[in-house]
Amino acid sequence: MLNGKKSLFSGMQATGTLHLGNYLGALKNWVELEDDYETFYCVVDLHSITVRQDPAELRRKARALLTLYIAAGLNPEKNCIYYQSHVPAHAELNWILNCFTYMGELSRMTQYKDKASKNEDNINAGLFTYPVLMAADILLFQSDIVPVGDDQKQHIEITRDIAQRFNSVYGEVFTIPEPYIKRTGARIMSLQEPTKKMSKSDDNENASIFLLDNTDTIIRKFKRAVTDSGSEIIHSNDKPGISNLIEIYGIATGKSIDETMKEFEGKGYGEFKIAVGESVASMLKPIQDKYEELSKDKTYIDGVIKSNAEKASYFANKTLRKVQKKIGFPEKIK
Ligand code: AQP
Repeated sequence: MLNGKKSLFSGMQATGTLHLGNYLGALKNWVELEDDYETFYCVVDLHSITVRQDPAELRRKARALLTLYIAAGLNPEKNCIYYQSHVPAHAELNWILNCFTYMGELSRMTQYKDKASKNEDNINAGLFTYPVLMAADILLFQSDIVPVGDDQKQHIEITRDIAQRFNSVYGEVFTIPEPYIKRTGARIMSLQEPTKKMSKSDDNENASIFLLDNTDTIIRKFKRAVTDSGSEIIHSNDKPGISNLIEIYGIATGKSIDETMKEFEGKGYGEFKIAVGESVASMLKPIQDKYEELSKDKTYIDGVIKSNAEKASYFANKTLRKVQKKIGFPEKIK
């Protein structure tokens, strides 16, 4: 809770172009929450450097991501949209929470194991303590909920554990957050290996639909999507490829799984894949148009960056000061 209103934090890394999984699992759901929560949506550039980044590219991707948040429907008057690196309280609380987190629990994080195996030449301490920084992000804003995709569930669990551990020593300092994960879209799978989640760091371009892909590219990627044996459009556990497409089509058109299966009864994979591609392309078109328009308006985006960082700092510093006081750090002399 912040200011008597429920609050939430979520963010994305500026490590690549957003894909359909990032949109359907997280960003699309964020837009529905602005009236009921005090919301903080961050471009988590501190998290991004756990994997080596080119400086100019990181700056470009961070701005593109922030612009995409707005293009996807987040109104910056109602939602606080900012860069993590502009609010030093994230890094300060991160250090404090490091001292309340155990090596053993961090070593059990599946994202760490996965990313460490993909970056064997750079298994840095930041990659290992990534969930502590994420806990700091969430707890700074006294978040009641954290809207994320299914892959982040374990990180919310550890955030809760850290917060409860801290509260048990110092009293009710942090709100204990709940994950907010929608049933549909929570785990969009790769189009090339449908048992793996769609991922920014996938080397195969055809595995992901990127939010700024044009219509032809989107349809081509869906046409090439790996599907299962058989030819029926059926949603089931032993048909991960076609089930993934059915779910995507359902979200893009607002149709249920049953309605989709009925609509494509007796029709083949080829026809269905084109329909999925067309529905996704028309869902993304307004976002792409808005993104084009916003990208040209430097003054507007700069204004959002400045004013929202100030708002985020104000609330983050409030929590940080409370934590510092509880811990016993000396007060500043004014
Ligand atoms: N495939 C997915 N389906 C549903 N939701 C997903 N998310 C990520 N992949 C899927 C959600 O998107 C948000 C942003 O995540 P992030 O920027 O922290 O990236 P990530 O979780 O590390 O996943 P990516 O985008 O695939 O990047 P890489 O390849 O670097 O791991 C989160 O809410 C996440 O749950």
